Amino acid sequence: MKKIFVAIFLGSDSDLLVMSETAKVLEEFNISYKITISSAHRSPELTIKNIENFQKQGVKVIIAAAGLAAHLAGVIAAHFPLPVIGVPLKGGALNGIDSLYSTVQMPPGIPVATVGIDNAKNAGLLAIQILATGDKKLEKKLMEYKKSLSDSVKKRAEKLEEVGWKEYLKNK
Ligand code: RP5
Repeated sequence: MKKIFVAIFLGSDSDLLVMSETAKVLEEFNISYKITISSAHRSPELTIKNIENFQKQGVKVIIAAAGLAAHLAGVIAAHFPLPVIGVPLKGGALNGIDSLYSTVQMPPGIPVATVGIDNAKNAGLLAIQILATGDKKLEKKLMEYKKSLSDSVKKRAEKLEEVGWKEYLKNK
């Protein structure tokens, strides 16, 4: 059986589009993952069952995304001994401030590593960085990734210098 390193929990299928950015970055780095829908409020028993199953399967990091009163990551962190990354989502009248506070304001003893509102990509990258603490090859890939970010900033700065801001904006 193929080992799964990361599990992604969505509070609802309405979270899937935003969270596809997590899946994309995990695939870019060749990390095996599973994605499931399980709500802390609507299906609490299923959530606990999923956590137990994923732990048995050797999952090392769980990423949990939810909007509104987003307790999913916190509930998972209460049951899972390894790192949990929370992604607060934007939907709803408070534009994600509700889910940000619900996810990040954990009581001492039960941390949730919370990324920015809707920042699904960073959740994936943080999971990869956690896995890379014990994997030199993955660490090297992350260094290459960071270099590609820096190269792209350099390229844009050179282009801005070359064409000037007015021309630069025309092609934006
Ligand atoms: C949260 O409520 C989910 O994570 C989702 O972001 C939000 C709305 O869910 P749906 O009503 O679209 O299923 O629990």
